[in-house]
Amino acid sequence: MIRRYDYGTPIPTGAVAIPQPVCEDTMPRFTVVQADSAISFKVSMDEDDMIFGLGETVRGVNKRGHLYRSWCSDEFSHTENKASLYASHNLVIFSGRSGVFGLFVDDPGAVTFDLGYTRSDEAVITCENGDCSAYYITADTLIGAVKEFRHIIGRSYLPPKWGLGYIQSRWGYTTEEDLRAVARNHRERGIPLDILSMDIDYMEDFKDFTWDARKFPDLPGMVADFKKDDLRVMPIIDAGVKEEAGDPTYDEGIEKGYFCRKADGKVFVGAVWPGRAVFPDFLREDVRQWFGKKYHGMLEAGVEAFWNDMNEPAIFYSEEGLADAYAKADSMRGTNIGVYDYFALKDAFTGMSNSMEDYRRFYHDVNGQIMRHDRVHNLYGAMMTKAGACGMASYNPDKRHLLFSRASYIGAHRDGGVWQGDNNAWWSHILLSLKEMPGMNMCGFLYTGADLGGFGCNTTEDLLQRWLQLGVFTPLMRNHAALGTRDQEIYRFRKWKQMRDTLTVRYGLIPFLYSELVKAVMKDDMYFRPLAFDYPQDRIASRVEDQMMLGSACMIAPVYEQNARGRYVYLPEDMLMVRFRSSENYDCLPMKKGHHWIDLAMNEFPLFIRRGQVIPMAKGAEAVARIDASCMTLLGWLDHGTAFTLYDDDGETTHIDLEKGLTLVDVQVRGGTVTARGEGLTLDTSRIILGE
Ligand code: MIG
Repeated sequence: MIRRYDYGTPIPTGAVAIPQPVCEDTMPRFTVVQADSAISFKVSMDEDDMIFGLGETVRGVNKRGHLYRSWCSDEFSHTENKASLYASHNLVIFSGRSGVFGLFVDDPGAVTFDLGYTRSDEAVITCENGDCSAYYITADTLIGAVKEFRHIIGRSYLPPKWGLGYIQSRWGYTTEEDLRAVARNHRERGIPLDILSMDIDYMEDFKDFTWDARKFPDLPGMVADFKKDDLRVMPIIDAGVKEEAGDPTYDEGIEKGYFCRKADGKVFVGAVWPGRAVFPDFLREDVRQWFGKKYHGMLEAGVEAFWNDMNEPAIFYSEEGLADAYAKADSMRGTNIGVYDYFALKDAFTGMSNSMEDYRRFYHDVNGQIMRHDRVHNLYGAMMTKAGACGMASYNPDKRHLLFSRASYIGAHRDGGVWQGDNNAWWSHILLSLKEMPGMNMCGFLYTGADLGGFGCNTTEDLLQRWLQLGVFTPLMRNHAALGTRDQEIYRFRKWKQMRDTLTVRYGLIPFLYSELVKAVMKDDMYFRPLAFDYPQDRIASRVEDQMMLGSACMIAPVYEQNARGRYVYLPEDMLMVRFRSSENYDCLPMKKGHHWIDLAMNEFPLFIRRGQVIPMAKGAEAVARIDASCMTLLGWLDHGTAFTLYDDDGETTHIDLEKGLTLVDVQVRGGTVTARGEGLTLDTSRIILGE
């Protein structure tokens, strides 16, 4: 059950799609404390209570024991001490001796989550502005609580099927020839690939909705050529619009008054990649419509996918910030400064980016009400995503679009996916990327993934290899790296064949993974779940954070340590381990409930299937469109017959009819032989393992 309580004057965010009545009684369980202008929700915790949620944040799956702050941040160093990353996903669900209950705080301003940090036996959630709708959630189970919540926030975004294909990206691809070379290098070697992303260098002087004609003399021609080869390009769109008279986006926005203004009525200017830039007021419906239509130019050129970046919004500096820093420097010039003055001087410059002062300098028009940016900061990226989604939908309402964003707020899960931002080529970030998944799923973000291989720092062959092995299972599978780092396309490495083989597993599993994703979307379910959700009574499983349940039948357990040749895995029940080397080369080993050491050579990675269940796998292919999903091999460990349903469609329609798209596969075991039947499917049952 969900009960809504309003405090102060809540700002509409659109997070909740099915409006809930406001309750007048006092909120159960939490003590609500009003102090100064803030409002806090306090609850005491037993020693063993666990907390799940908070979406895209650092640290564990169980969020207890740290202080988090929802404040969408351009944070390029995802270290444990960080309170904020790019997203604000204000949902926490508690589970313990007193049952399962949760809280979603709908407030687009800063919200802190002190989850046993100040006092280890207490959680305190504070809306700094004191205006919010708080949703108190109860359910019998963790997944039950998530489903209740997901139901009211509305159906999650579903990418086109080809969005599950492998994406090769790099900040540094500049010209058509760069992209063609990357495509060629994949196709020549049979390395699967569906999408090439275009980072900021494709633009003309970093101007949104332009492309540099010297670098891309015939964009429509290039896109059409790629399409013949089942490849698509995915250009980036930044939130900041270059301040340049003559640029249509700038000119129109100025003429119509679409950019955020300061208190004095002047348009706010902040510097980002294009230099001086202005910021569309995405909180306005008319601005979103206008900005969304701007995507049509490239859609017209045949582009079918976009990623939205820098939409926290990131602001490198403002004129005012720069002036303050210069003034500080001038005031100190020629004087004999002390060390503290020196630090302050240094901070005046290094603290200029994404500064609170800048976020207090400009305003939005929220349904006719003028609001300072810091009050609604966490909605900015979400509303940019909404603009992009609307733009693509208005171009072709019947076709699913591919869109993912960096910043997000709950509500944006209906409009696009998110990638996990600027991680590093660190082993610890393989694990972090896994741990972020279930929290994001709880908040509705199913189409998500990390920059495989790591964005910042130089990757290593083995790191990329192990990270791809996890990426096989994440709905968004993208290799991306920062400008100036070592090349990290698969074909750059000696062991490219092994990595190609890893990708064949991804492509072989796409019919199954797509089916699981669509089902999760349509049933408000999670694609990735912590083991605690499925085995709440198992005290070992409940605390496992480096393995994850996938869909209803599977569990994954990636290797995330350098030089490891295997890992320990805890099986909460009997499972079949499929140890993959490629989509056609793997071992199937039945394993009993309990602790196991699993040998995993560099090119091997496991998938565990619950005893009694089967999953289908096709042969690999070089592109999603080339997967033959009519011929599949079934994998599983059975004692008797079973059945499962597989969803499929054309991969692009927006009209999803779950019942119509499901095929029932019936698996029968008789006299030691297995047969399987599913309409339109040729199924190989020879790999199914029977009995003990
Ligand atoms: O300030 O467009 O997270 O994926 O490659 C950096 C350049 C801007 C940040 C994104 C990253 C992208 C990069 N961008």
